[in-house]
Amino acid sequence: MGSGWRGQAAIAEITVEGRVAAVPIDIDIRPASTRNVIELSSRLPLPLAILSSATFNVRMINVATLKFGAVGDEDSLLGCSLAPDINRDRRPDLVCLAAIRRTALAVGDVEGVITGATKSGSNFVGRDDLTVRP
Ligand SMILES: [Ca+2]
Ligand SMILES: [Ca+2]
Repeated sequence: MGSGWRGQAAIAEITVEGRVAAVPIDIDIRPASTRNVIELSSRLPLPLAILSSATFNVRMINVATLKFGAVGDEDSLLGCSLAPDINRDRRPDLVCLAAIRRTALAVGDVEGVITGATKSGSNFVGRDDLTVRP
């Protein structure tokens, strides 16, 4: 575990019209499932994984900045913890739990969005498909 990690990789910042755009990262809503069904009536928290990559290490995340929901500005996260490796690429991942009723997700939505910043202040955004049921 963790042997593939080579330290803190720099995130490339893309400047669009003078502003720093959020760097896209990979997430996995419901890591155990590919269907990513969200049941609005469920009181169970929704697990989602933020995945490290060759250019992004979840250890760099300022967890207090994370938001997740229909557009990505919802204060829905209950907490996060570092996981050994969710997607078996030998890089550590971060697993977070979201309170579904605080996500603003509604039936018909097809995507969940997470936004946040690294400890050095770089913004990132991750998206994953989902299906919302009553
Ligand atoms: Ca999934
Ligand atoms: Ca991983």
